[in-house]
Amino acid sequence: MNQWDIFLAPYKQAIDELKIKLKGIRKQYEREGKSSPIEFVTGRVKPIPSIIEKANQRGIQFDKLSEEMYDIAGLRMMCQFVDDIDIVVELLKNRKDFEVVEERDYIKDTKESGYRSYHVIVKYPIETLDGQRFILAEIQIRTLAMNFWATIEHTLRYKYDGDYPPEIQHRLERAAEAAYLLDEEMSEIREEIKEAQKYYTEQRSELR
Ligand code: 0O2
Repeated sequence: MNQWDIFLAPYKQAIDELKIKLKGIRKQYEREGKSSPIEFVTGRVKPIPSIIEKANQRGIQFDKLSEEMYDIAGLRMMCQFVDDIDIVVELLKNRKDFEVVEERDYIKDTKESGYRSYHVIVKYPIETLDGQRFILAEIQIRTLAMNFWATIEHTLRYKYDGDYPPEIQHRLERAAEAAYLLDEEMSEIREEIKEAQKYYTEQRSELR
């Protein structure tokens, strides 16, 4: 094992455990025949080159990475509707297996780039051979539309290093607006959609 493997192992453990726990919330909704505010959950350990790049950009010393870089362990929880995001944040705050230590609401305060998402930083305890250790993890909670936009923009950001040609910049702004409008429209018919999904789930389970 090299130094990076040793350093990242607890983060990997935290991600593996948190993914199971957060996916479990959706399963509980399903079991109770309720529509879930969580559509799907993903998680990753930040790739080493991204850690190094971010540490250099932010002037973070390598021996301070665990305390100062919050998203080495990163999870995303995708929701269908904007209102579901508040429900998910409350669920996270009420849990006893980790503590929410910081919140960043980029939905109310949309980033200049057009990025929207709700971030919570959690302090999660893992059990190791040397005892308990706390790991910071960033959970990004967003709608499917916000996720679509952020994923595309993130890919382009790498290609252009954030310095977009005007045409791309313009398109990204319009796409951010379109994603916002899509969320608004879906919110308007939220109850109707939820009813239809409940009906569909019931029909499917009757057929089994
Ligand atoms: P990755 O792994 O490539 O996604 P600060 O800026 O100091 O307040 P910091 O640490 O940048 O704090 O945290 P922030 O802004 O709360 O969240 C960082 C992460 O949010 C990013 O991770 C992205 O995943 C996401 N994010 C933030 N702004 C944008 C944006 O404008 N576009 C997109 N697509 N995603 C964004 P990294 O570091 O990019 O890592």
